[in-house]
Amino acid sequence: MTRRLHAFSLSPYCRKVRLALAEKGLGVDLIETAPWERPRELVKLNPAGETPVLVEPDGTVVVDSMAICEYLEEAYPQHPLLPQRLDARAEARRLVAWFDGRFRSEVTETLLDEKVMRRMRRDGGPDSEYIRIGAANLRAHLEYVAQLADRRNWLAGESLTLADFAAAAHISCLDYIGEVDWSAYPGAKAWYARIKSRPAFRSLLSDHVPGIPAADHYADVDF
Ligand SMILES: N[C@@H](CCC(=O)N[C@@H](CS)C(=O)NCC(=O)O)C(=O)O
Repeated sequence: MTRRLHAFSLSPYCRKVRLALAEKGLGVDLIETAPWERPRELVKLNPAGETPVLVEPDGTVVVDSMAICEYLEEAYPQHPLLPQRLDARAEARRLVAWFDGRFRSEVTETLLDEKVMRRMRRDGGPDSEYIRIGAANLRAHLEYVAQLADRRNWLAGESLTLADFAAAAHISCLDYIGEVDWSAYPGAKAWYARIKSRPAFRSLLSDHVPGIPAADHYADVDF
């Protein structure tokens, strides 16, 4: 059996796992899944009905993006995505929680959900007030990314970590729909350009979500 990932293309959680798998050189078959349609196969694997779900070649099922990333880190220590030092590991985990928690509720859930996901879920039209708030929050978060990238080699410190993948996973979804004004954040842009040009990012750049065309510059590494 091959490794499988039940994933939705525009899900930042699934994207973070895809980046971790690719960086570690682990092949995977992506099973494109719309979790809101509650497909029976997904619910059988994850009673929460959420993507991502990883199914290993030996049948091991791992649920929840951070549980999957930590599992991959322990099972496949090559190309580590958490640093050696304990304080640096804690900083990487803090930033993953920042993007998966704060960025999600302040930006992804307002901008991406309102602009795209509601339409995909046939859940009514977008609320312009949420979109305005989400766009303002995105600007504040890009400032923060720029500050981190200015002080450090990668977001959490010297080495590339899951923190970079969590941030890039969320931001790439917004970039797909053309919501990121890169010209206003040269520091954040320089960091994103580095991560975007890694081979691990290639599969994300070739994503095409039916009915939602990618922004013109989305797949361009010289954006
Ligand atoms: N804590 C979970 C969150 C996963 C999550 O929220 N996934 C979304 C896709 S982005 C989902 O499956 N939502 C269920 C739905 O849309 O019904 C993780 O990190 O994996």
